[in-house]
Formats: sequence, C-alpha cells, structure tokens
Amino acid sequence: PSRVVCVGEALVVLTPTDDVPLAEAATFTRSVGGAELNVALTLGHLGIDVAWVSRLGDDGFGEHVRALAGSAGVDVSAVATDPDRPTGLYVKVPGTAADGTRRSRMHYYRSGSAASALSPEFLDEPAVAGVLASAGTVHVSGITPGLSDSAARFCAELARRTRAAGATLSVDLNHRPVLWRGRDDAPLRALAEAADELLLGADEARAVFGTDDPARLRARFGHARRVLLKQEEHGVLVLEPGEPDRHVPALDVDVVEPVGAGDAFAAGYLAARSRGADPDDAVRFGHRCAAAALVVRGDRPAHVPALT
Ligand code: KDG
Repeated sequence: PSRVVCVGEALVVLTPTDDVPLAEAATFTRSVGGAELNVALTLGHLGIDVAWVSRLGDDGFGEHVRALAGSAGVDVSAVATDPDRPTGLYVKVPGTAADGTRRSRMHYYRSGSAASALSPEFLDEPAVAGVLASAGTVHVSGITPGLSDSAARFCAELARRTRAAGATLSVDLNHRPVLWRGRDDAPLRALAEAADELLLGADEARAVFGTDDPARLRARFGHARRVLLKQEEHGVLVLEPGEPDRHVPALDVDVVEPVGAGDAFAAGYLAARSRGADPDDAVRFGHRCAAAALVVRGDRPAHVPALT
C-alpha cells in the first residue's frame, strides 16, 4: 500500500504577532506545528492517503489540531484524547542570527503533555493497530523518542512492528538538543539505525553521530535502503548501498522563517515516492516543498507545489 502513517506530537504554535522580542510581545498568532503532523498535513494537501497517530489533550487546542488535520484529509481515527494531560505548545520567535541567516528561537511548553504519555501499550489500542496495519510507510522523527522515557520505548516498539509488518520505516532525525539535555540519546540513535530511509542534516549528523562524512555514514547505516544527507542550503546527498553518492542541489530562496522546511522536504519526498517517482526526482520535489515552507512565517507551505 502507498499509505503513509505519521506518528508524533502536535504542538500549538504561538508567534508574536508583531516583530518584537518576546519580552515585549503582548499578542500572539496561533498556528499549528509538530514535525510529524507538519508532514501529515502537507501530505494531505498533496492528495496523498495519510493518517496521523498521536495523543492530544482534552482541550480547545486539541480540538483545533484534530479539526485542522481532518480538514486536510488526514485520517485522525488513531488520535487519542487524554483527559488528564494538555496539548503541548511552543512559542516561536523569528529572528536573524549573527551571520545574517534567518533563525527562530523555540520555547517548548510540552513536558507532561498528552503526547509525552505515548507508550508501547498505545500500539495495542485497536484504532492504532488498525491504522498502522494499513501503512506502506511509517514516518516518525527523532523528536518522538525525546518526549519521555515511555515515548522512547514506544518508538522502539513501533520500529520493531513496522519492520516486522514489512512496511517502510522513514525516520527524520530532527535532533532537538533541549529534549535530550541530561538524558542519554541512545533511543534517538537506535531509531535512526532502525530506519529503512533516514533523513538527516549534516549538522545533526555531526552532533549525534560525530561525523557528516558520507563514507562513515554509509558504514554506519549500511543496512538502510537510503540515507538523505541534507547539506544545508546546498542540497541533499543521496546515499544508497552499492551506488555512488549523488548530489541533488537545493533551490535558491530568500528565507523568511526556516522552521518546518525539513518537514516540508520530507513530505514532498514521501509524496513523490508514494506516487512512484524515482528517489532523485522525489528529492527534487522535496526541495520545492521545502522552498515553499522557507518563504512563510508558519511551519508549513502556504501553497504546496503541484505533484505530477
Ligand atoms: O520541524 C518543525 C518542528 O520543529 C516544529 O513544528 C516543532 O515539533 C516541533 C519540535 O519538536 O521541534
């Protein structure tokens, strides 16, 4: 099956409405983020058969997220509502780094969230097991094992079951150092090592695996069908066993706000693959979706490019 199932936390996003420092911001614009949900929403907008597996709080934020996903055509039948824990949120403050590149500060308010209570038992809930059984590809990011110890165990079991079912496990490393502060990041590395398809940035590869050298990454992830090594604004290096490295250049864009570009890339790549595109063409389409996310303040493209 070509269905993609995305698994991970949704976050409500609050961005200062005016371009002012957080200390001076009195009004905020609400939007929705969360890496795997971003991927699911963009897949939905591209017309791909997609489901999202998660847990939301029993609150207005959760209601909003659920409705938004549903209206994008995302199957939310395996999204549980937790009566006791809230929907997570983050505050995003767009800005510019010392070297002139656009960079946002992210402040998380998510510990103890509904999604942080993901645990291996959740995989046995009939709605969740049913949706996962319908997956051709399961997509998860390295944020999810960082949510809590139970979420880390959840990811290990999700990876095991995905591979046992013969579905493709797609992992976007999404290294978020604050989630791992004071914790062993072994679950993050284990998830990456279980991937059939691994997407990671060169900076993340250096931080988590101590190298962004393609040959060393090949040695480490030799069992994976494909590694997409994202080399900042330059493009993506496609690493496949038995094939030479291939570089697929990115598009040149004036960045407005970078958060979410990686998710748009992943969605474009997965969408094109699920429509039968070859990997390099799928990477090219991923670049187009990423470019569309880079030129807006929100986490996702305002308009997705046409998928032919
Ligand atoms: O990839 C974009 C995400 O970083 C953003 O939506 C928030 O999920 C998020 C996270 O955990 O950083």
